[in-house]
Amino acid sequence: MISRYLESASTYSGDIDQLILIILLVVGFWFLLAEAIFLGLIFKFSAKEGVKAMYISGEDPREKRWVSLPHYATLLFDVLIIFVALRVWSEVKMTMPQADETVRVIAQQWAWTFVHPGPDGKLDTADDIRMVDELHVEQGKVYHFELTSRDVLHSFSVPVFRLKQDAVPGRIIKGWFKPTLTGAYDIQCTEICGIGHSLMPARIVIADADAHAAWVKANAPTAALTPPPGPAGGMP
Ligand SMILES: [Cu+2]
Repeated sequence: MISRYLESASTYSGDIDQLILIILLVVGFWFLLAEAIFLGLIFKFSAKEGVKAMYISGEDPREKRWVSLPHYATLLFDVLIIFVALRVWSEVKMTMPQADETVRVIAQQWAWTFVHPGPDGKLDTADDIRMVDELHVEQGKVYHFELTSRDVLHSFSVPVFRLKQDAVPGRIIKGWFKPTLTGAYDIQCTEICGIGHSLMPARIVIADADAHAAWVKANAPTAALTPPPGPAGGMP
């Protein structure tokens, strides 16, 4: 249902949408019912000519039930929400599937730096591709990300993945995603991180295997792709 308004582009975005929907329905149903009863009682017992207000201590068991029964219902539905939420939390945050590739995400006031592995598929080698405000990934691959910040708290949010993770200076926070759609989507910083916070958007480009390989080839540093020159003069 939520994906009608915001595309669902990761393997776990559907589970998170389902969780949000369950919370909305459970909380929304009881909210509307409670408000309806509340308004009904206000009209029913509003001040009337010649009727004296009654003092109710709430000690009579029949009156206490108006508090205790909704209280037990709240606890019951809380347990239901926690149960469903824990399942999703465990799948998204506690379990990291084996990575096909790792990218590094560095936040700072007010830009994102993304470090992609080059053609060798590994980070911290000469062919790494560094981009500002542009993250390129391949559809169907499991990515681990290493998230850090150069200055203050930021938050790495990819709404179509239903992914949001705080970036904390001094820490490297790991997470994962597996894109299921191709296209270009928003990345947003979702932590007020200073006066330029709203100037900190970026894009994620998800491409199929061929298009992504072509992008990697076209953007890898040329020095890393050119073989080192052989000894001058050739064979003696
Ligand atoms: Cu920020």
